[in-house]
Amino acid sequence: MQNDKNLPYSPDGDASVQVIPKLTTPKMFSVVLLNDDFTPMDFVVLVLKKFFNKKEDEAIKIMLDVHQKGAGVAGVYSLEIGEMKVMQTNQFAQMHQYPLKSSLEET
Ligand code: TYC
Repeated sequence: MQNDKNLPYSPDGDASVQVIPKLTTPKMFSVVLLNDDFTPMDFVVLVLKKFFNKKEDEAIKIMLDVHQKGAGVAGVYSLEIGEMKVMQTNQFAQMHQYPLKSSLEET
């Protein structure tokens, strides 16, 4: 905790280490799945289960939502984890020659 003058140390000669509380909340990012006309529905469900840890019923719900609305959130993560999920998704789709894409959006 900081002292009254908001200094990270005591001005009275106390040499003990002062703990400065971290007050920032981490930014969070949505991994957004985009619809296309070619990627099979089953493949999108597989991606949601494999990379976003969704159960079958939740994966189907998200996939159908993306299919109907054009885009939808697969999951919300820190920047580093979100970036990794986008890379894994896009690379896995490319490997299977499907145009499925995901992108990152700050929440
Ligand atoms: N629209 C695709 C189809 O009809 C299915 C699909 C759903 C594709 C979600 C991408 O993110 C997606 N086969």
